[in-house]
Amino acid sequence: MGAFAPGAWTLTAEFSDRLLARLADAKFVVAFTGAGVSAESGVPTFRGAEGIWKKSKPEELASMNAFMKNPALVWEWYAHRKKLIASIQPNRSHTALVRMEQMFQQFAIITQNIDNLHRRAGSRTVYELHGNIERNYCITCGRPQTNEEVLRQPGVPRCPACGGLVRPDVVWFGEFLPEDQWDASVRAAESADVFISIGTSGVVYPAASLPVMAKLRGAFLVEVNPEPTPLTERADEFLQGASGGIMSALVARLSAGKSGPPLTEQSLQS
Ligand code: BJW
Ligand code: ZN
Repeated sequence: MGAFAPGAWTLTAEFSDRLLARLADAKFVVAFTGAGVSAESGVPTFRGAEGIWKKSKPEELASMNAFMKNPALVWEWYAHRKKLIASIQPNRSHTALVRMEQMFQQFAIITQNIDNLHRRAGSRTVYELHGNIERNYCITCGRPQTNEEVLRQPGVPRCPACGGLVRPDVVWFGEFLPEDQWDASVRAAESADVFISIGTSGVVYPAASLPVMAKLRGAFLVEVNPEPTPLTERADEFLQGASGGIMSALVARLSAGKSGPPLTEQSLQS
């Protein structure tokens, strides 16, 4: 799915026997994903050197106060992101997680991402903690609107039924997470044998409490990130690097078994 030449790389990442053994025994595996997972598709992260929040303050864009104060500014940002996300593709991390779902008795993705790339890649059990940028709704009457409808309207989109302001169906700071998605995520975290936190800075709550919740209930906690985070010292395994390469290599290793032949990305796609 990603923009790569098939067979152009071989798998070099090393995984500990402990991690491979825990995965071999695991009945329920949970992947907890953040913006870093979509970075290789071209979606900017929030924090860090290239992050969105370097240029704009979160409270000026991602809160109800910000929206009521300046809906045009907030919509300019969302219209830009909606168009960007519609134009890009899932990457190797998303594909690897689709493969993992097929490998374990139970598998769930808990995502903080709003870009819908896990579903577009083909993952089935996906809990979305912070909403989905493909949906919108009227803040007065709740009527949903598609992206096509909102992007057709210049400036701030309005509800055709009541004239109210339309907002993206995402979770801003100070707002509660969708209860059904949160409850399902807590259940998954509490039941996971292996919990893999991938591409998240782990600073936004309550989402950031899930890896710790999983570990306290006995899960083997794995973190995949190019940089250490507040979670790193609690992780049983820290796989340092970009998630596309690491997750593809991990899936290839699991598919091949311990003594399997070296795989190429081409064989992963087939
Ligand atoms: C790679 C990579 C590669 C790079 N491979 N990795 C004090 C004051 C005020 C509020 C609070 C407070 N303390 C706690 C709060 C609550 C607040 C909060 O947590 N704030 C903290 C930030 C301080 N939380 C909330 O408000 C939440 N609601 C809530 O608590 O409800 C209860 C309540 C109700 C009423 C009143 C008060 C409380 C809601 C949080 C909503 C978060 N929304 C956003 C925006 C979504 C919409 C949109 O996108 O437009 O969600 S903010 C943003 O952060 C987005 C993300 O999902 C979220 C997490 O970010 P993520 O995914 O971790 O991304 P980054 O950029 O931080 O990290 C990327 C990582 O990837 C990095 O580590 C890189 O190294 C790595 N990376 N390339 C792998 N190739
Ligand atoms: Zn309305």
